[in-house]
Amino acid sequence: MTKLTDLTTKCSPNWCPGCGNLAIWGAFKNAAVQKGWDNSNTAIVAGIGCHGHIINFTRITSFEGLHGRSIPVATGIKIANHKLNVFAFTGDGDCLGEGGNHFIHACRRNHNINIIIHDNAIYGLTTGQTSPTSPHGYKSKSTPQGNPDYPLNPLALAIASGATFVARGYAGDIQGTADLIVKASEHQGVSILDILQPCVTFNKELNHTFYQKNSYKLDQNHDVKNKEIAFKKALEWGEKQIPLGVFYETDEPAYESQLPQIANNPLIDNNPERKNLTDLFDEFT
Ligand SMILES: Cc1ncc(C[n+]2csc(CCOP(=O)(O)OP(=O)(O)O)c2C)c(N)n1
Ligand code: SF4
Repeated sequence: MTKLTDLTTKCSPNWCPGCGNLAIWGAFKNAAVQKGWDNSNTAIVAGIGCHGHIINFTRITSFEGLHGRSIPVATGIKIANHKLNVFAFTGDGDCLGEGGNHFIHACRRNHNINIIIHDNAIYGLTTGQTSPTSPHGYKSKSTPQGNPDYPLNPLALAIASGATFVARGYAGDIQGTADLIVKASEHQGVSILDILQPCVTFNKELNHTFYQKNSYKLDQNHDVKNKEIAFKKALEWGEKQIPLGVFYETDEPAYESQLPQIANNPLIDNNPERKNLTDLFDEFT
């Protein structure tokens, strides 16, 4: 049984007061207590950015990848030991800018990992530049005249790329976010959870008040199996028009379950002793 105190480290969070990352961290720890995640059964990975600090404040085996590379590290961990629950924490810049290719391929390959996007619609750590999810016209240090680009839609991209679990949360709703993290973890296959995460310091538009006013929970009757409806819902955005919840879920074999080499044994349990390859080389040279 995992207790909240088991998950704390010597480091105190250094996120700005009110930052949505604090709430995501709280939600993840609540989910970990509920599901009994600890060092023995779970690994967490982060990319570079404010979101990435989450691994410093959570006592679970972790790895901080290069910028944009939390997903490939997470898929590597999962393939090496598919018995672990694996979480890739990533920012909108990390996941959809620098790491955009990895995101698409993780969706289509259906790795059984949980990708948690801390979506503050800016580059937080580098002090507030425009990111792939910043709104069109958004003014920042990098686009002082207004963002000429249109934002990328993480949910629509995930559905179109073949993801089998696609959801959106709002960080300020800690219980709702914890519930979505639990649901994502229970899904067999890739889970994409986009969490609207206010950066209270650099993004003054997409703040807590904006999300509290404009988000709503998907109806209980929303048909998560219907891809077309999920896609339409994913495109909804605007005044009182930001849906939260599970948009899409379907059952497809996870990538790892299709690898006969690891079907019975995780790779790490195989004898790593180096085999003598001389005969093999002799045969082909
Ligand atoms: C390849 C590479 N490009 C750029 C950087 C600089 N850099 C570090 S963090 C960051 C922005 C992070 O933004 P995001 O992923 O959205 O995370 P946040 O800080 O908002 O949580 C950038 C551009 C880097 N470290 N490596
Ligand atoms: S800069 Fe923004 S994202 Fe980073 S810790 Fe502060 S509020 Fe959070």
